[in-house]
Amino acid sequence: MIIRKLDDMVGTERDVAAPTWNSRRFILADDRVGFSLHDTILKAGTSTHMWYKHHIEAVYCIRGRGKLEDVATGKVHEITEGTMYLLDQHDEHVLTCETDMQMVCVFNPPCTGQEVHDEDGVYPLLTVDDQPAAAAR
Ligand code: 9YT
Repeated sequence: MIIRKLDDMVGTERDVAAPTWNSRRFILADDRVGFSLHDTILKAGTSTHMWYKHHIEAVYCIRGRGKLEDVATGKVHEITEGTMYLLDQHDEHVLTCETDMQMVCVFNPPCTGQEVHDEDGVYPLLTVDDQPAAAAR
């Protein structure tokens, strides 16, 4: 069993900052459980273009309000506390935050923690090598 607390991750390498968001990674690829779990704060007044071509992502909004554009269709969805969206088609999307938004994100395959969005909002597909799971080290 693994127990991790948000407060313990702040300021560590599990706390990753980008211009429009901050993501605290509870579970990463080196835990070897098949997914990663992130607590992400997206900043009020920002728009983030994302396109996870190599990952499936589920996002559950637990705080805040914003709009999610499906780039392929132009359809815009209201996202508020209690809304989940699943990018099951590797959907290209733009999230615009009216307030700060707190999201719980699950990625499959799991993120390693080293991914950086490229100019298209894509994360590269990174994997961990054959070393033992983080919990066993
Ligand atoms: C909601 C969302 O996808 N934000 C971008 C950050 C990403 N989820 C991450 O790496 O945690």
